[in-house]
Amino acid sequence: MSTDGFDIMCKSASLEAAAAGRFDVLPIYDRDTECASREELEALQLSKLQDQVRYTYERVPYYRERMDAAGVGPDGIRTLEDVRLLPFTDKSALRETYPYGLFAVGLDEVREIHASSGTTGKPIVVGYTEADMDVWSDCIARLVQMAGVVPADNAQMAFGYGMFTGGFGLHYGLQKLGCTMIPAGAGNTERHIQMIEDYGTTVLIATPSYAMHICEVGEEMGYDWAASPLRVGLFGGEPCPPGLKAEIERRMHIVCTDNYGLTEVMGPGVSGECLASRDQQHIAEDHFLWEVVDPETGEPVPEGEMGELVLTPLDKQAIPVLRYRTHDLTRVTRETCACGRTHARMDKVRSRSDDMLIIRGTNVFPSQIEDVLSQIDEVTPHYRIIVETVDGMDALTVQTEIRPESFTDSFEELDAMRRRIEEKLKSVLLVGVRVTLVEPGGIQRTQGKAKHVEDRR
Ligand code: DLL
Repeated sequence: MSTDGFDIMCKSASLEAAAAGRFDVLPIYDRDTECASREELEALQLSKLQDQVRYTYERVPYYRERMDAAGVGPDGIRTLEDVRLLPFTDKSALRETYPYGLFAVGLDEVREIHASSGTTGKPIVVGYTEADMDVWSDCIARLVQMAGVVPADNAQMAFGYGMFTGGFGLHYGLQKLGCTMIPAGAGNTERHIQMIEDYGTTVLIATPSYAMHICEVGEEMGYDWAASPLRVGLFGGEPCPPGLKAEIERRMHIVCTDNYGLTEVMGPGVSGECLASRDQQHIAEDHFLWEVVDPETGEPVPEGEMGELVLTPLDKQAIPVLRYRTHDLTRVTRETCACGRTHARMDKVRSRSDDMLIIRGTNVFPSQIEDVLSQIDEVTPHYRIIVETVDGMDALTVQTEIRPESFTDSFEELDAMRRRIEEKLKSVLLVGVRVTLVEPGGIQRTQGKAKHVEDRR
């Protein structure tokens, strides 16, 4: 982790200052809160937690029943650690109560509804009151300012609008900061590049995989990213491996941050990467109480160790959730950050506890495969993992795409490359793996979240 600047083409004075490690000159959206002392922060968290637990108990029968069964009432919360007395909430709670069963207010008080797509089962539906919308846009304004975005920026949206929280969430927060919004939405990639040039777009909001695609299409069109007005990329919605971010920064000549959130607790805005920590994200601790637990036992892991992130939003009105199990794996540190913010930082989320593949008894995380591929110069960041049953046994195939400059007609050379990648993967995963090389551009690009794994078992 670097805390002393970075080496990327910076197209503004504020980014140049950050690159030089002069974080003190960068604006902070809500300095009093974001730089509060730990004591101030914890006092605020405790009073909000007590109010939130009481509010939830009184208004949501689902929680009242579970808290009664666990023998804990609102008066039982006397310290921040007492949050552990409360029952966990899982995705299933939102599914079972679809659509409005966990809402604490009537729909007349709800200003907006969002939902996560839910590839399996019912979608997760969440709502926001006026006050929730205010908190949400404040959280976003904070994180975009962490990336060096200023009110004078023109921000082009490449997340989908609609039920996904990414589009509207970032839109409202950027507007609240004072930016000009260009609501292009996902898709129509060539038009995105035209708009960047014609409208003087300085900030692009996208999933990292879609940003990579926009970068490639621009290059194919002969667009000169170095001369483009674009200077910042705001990413999120899916894991952003460090290698992918670095490659986008290098090829698009922009500075990018990776920002985390999930529909169930708010959407984007839970945590954002600052320019000082670069690969960690400040959690909006005045709005979210975090815990890191062992995914199997649910017990807290020692501070700074890897585990599953559990979040309790502290001031949600429309749909409060207590101790939400995110399944996202990370570690959290309270060490001070060079940017001046005091809120704890979580490591980038690279894996989920539920995306682990078991291949012939061996545990394999897709992020391990991603890391190996990112060290191989000849392949692009695009890949697919296919798991199937062959002759009654698990079979793992990794499809990886060759960079145009490494592509050759020589079968021998390609086969040697393929075997070399196979060997590297085997030595890390400790399980047999078949590698298939795909020609440049051969792996399908997505406009939203990339889907890397196909488990056909
Ligand atoms: O993806 C919210 C969001 C939108 C965050 C735009 C940031 C920007 P969901 O669709 O409910 O919400 O998906 C949430 O996506 O539990 C993580 O597994 C994953 N995820 C989201 N952001 C990141 C990230 C939005 N920056 C799920 N890094 C979460 C890694 C992420 N994973």
